[in-house]
Amino acid sequence: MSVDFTKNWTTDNNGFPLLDSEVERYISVVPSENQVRNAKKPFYCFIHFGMNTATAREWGKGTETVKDFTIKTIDAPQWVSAVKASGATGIILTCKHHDGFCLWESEYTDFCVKNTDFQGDIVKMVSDACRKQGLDFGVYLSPWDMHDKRYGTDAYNDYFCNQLTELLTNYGEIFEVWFDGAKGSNAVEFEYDWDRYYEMIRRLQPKANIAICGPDIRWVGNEGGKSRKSEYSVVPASLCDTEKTMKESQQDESQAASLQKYSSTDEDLGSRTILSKNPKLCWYPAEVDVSIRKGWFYSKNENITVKSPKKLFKIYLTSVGNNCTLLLNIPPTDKGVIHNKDVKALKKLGKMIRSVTEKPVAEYRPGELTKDSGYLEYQFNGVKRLKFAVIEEDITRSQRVEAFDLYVKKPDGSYKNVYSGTVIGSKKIIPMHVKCTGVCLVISQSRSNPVIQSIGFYE
Ligand code: FUL
Repeated sequence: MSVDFTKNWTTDNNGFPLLDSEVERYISVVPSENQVRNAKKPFYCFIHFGMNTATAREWGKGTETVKDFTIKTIDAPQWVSAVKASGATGIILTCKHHDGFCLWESEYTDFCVKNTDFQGDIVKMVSDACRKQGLDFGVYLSPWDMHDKRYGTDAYNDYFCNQLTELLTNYGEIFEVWFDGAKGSNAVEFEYDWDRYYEMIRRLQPKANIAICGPDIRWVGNEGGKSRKSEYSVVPASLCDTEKTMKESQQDESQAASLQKYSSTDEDLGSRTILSKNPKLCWYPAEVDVSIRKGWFYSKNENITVKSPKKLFKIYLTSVGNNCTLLLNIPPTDKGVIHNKDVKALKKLGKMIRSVTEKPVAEYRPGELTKDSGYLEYQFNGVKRLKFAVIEEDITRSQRVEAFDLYVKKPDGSYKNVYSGTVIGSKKIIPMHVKCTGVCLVISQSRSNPVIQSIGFYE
């Protein structure tokens, strides 16, 4: 196939303006330092553990007592090493789920681990184990609390802030605070004091990103490990609205299965058509949260549902490799360990992730492209069997690429299109299986000059 590469962003830009005041408005939206840090460490794990682990449920009933928490020990270092083997760089622990039971020795409630037979503070054990093995530590604190009598009154906002203060001051640096939008449909009407929570987090943990019901990280919109074809990070500021997130979140214990399916509502969040209609924009990248098993909490009936390493790797490619971060849930058992099946899957996943960049053929750092470089062509030293291409935009200069094609040059000298894409963003991983002597990246549409931080090809 002979290909004419002259049709690219420097020539007609697919008919879109390359630079005007609108384009300048879009590319003026850039990530905060915290968001850049998050993009550089895009894979981390959730640990769902707590009252529901003891009672083998997904959601509590609100009537549990401390006696129901019958778990006596945990092996936090084992949790951390299992997670670490997958290549994940952090853990977010469900310090309090909707049932209201706190995994730390809180001064502000009796419904916590200090009044059980468990010896110790679980948040401390897990955060210490993370520090020891070099993982980041983050907290999930459910705003909806079906146990606490103060819920529904102003006193609950004070209670919630006291809980946050404990979590944000006693356990070292926190990399992410995860606020769930889920709330039972029968819960009393109640307005959370989000601004007060956010102010407190910014003050006590300035390096933490606030996710989901928060301004820094967007929920991808399902719990099945799927992302959109074009996962934009520059989106209308209205998407940070917590009410909207809560409406789309789980409202019933049995609703989890439907959230695992992909819903295409709001498929387009950030094309020019959408942005042009929205005067206020923000940098709000997507996080894919998904469980390694059917449920979020451990249940021995679900040992057979542990996802295969192949399936997990596919999720990795369509999240981390598609301008999202990945939050993979690993639920420890009621014996306080991560089950061997999950441990094995995580280890294999780690191997597969390492295989992406293990054997580089060539790696380049093109930087800002100019009008002279309408496309990027690279010749290899002989015939190579490519398995992956990894492309990264410099997101500190916003998100610019809107359409691109990747061609390989076959040993007979002809070109073959191996991928046509839209968004690149912080990372695009393109799997392939092809013998070639070179590659050509043609960016056909961009918001001003593309800024390509790196492009690498791997065998
Ligand atoms: C949902 C919750 O209701 C689930 O139990 C789980 O914690 C998941 C991550 O978020 O909204």
